[in-house]
Amino acid sequence: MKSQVFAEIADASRRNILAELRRGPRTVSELVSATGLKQPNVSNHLARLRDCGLVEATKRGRLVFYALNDPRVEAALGIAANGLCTRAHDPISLATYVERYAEAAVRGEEAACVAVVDELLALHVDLVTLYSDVLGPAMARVGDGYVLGEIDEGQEHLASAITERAMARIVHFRTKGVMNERLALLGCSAGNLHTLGLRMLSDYLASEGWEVRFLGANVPHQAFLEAELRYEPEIVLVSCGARGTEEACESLVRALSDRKPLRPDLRVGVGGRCALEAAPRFLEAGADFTARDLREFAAVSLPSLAERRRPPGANRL
Ligand code: B12
Repeated sequence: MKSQVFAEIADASRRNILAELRRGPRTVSELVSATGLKQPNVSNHLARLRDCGLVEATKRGRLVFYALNDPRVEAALGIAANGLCTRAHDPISLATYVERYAEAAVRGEEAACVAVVDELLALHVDLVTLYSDVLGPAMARVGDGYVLGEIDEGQEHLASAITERAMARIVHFRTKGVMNERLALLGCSAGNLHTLGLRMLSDYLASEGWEVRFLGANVPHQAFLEAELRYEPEIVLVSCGARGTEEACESLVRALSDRKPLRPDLRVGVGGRCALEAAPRFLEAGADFTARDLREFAAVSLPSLAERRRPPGANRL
């Protein structure tokens, strides 16, 4: 798969098409105007990219939209973009953005944080990179500052609130227009206030066309279960991010898993700071998977769910 991906993106025209598709689904005529290529050329390149599974086509009314087919393609393109096209988001320059963002966030300067985000959006940095390599590390710095006594709890809250807003901006610009008719329910189990990480997964799913229902922080057990009944999601993602709340999370996972005889397609995933240490416990309670972070979720957990659920060729031309 990897060598095929790199063979395809070795061609500059196809790379331009793929770069445009990283911004969201496009019709042939949109690709023609974005790349400056002739329409038959665009169609030929698209046929080739579809043949090797990099791109998929979806018909919406009378229009056909082309989109990147798989999070692994997105990841491979990110690697290629770092290596081949631009040094804009190599680890060294991203570190500068992390620093600028974290400093602005602890000062409580939302506009400065948004300016950092906007620069990265303008450089076509993808959502997974923005979250995993910029906002996540910046929040970890905020945490370090708190532990070292350099900032107080109010500043930690302020930085978190700003980051929620910055993420809303990112997801707005990184969401593909096409819905895939799949629904996910997400929430933090009782006692857990750490919403940002789970929100990153929620935004990633939204950017991939999922409908999401995000319940937020500290969701009471019964309320979570009722939401599951109401929405009948395909996946439920539970975040366990605070020590001492593992038991509440485990009992939620057990209660959700008990529904599988009636809802055989339901999949339950658990993550968050405490989920890795307590992973065997959650898996024993019926969780289908745990994942360390957004990258693992996007590259491993979600594609494996997609393989299980989506009938081959469904929703494709
Ligand atoms: C911001 C923050 C807060 C904010 C949260 C605001 C919000 N809206 O989220 C506030 C101020 C409320 C807060 C409160 C507390 N916090 Co706090 N907080 C942090 C901080 C600084 C950043 C967390 C963060 O957003 N990280 C960025 C995200 C991207 O990372 P993440 O949460 O780990 O999420 C990733 C993965 O875990 C995973 N993931 C998460 N959920 C899920 C779910 C699924 C299904 C999957 C597959 C994956 C997944 O994917 C995410 C993306 O990659 C960390 C420090 C740090 N180094 O992380 C401390 C930290 C998490 N907090 C900590 C603590 C102790 C607390 C408090 C008890 C005391 C305090 N004030 O610090 C309270 C109460 C916590 C509670 N009851 O939940 C500890 C946790 C230790 C532990 N293991 O329990 C940390 C590590 C700080 C520390 N070094 O001591 N906190």
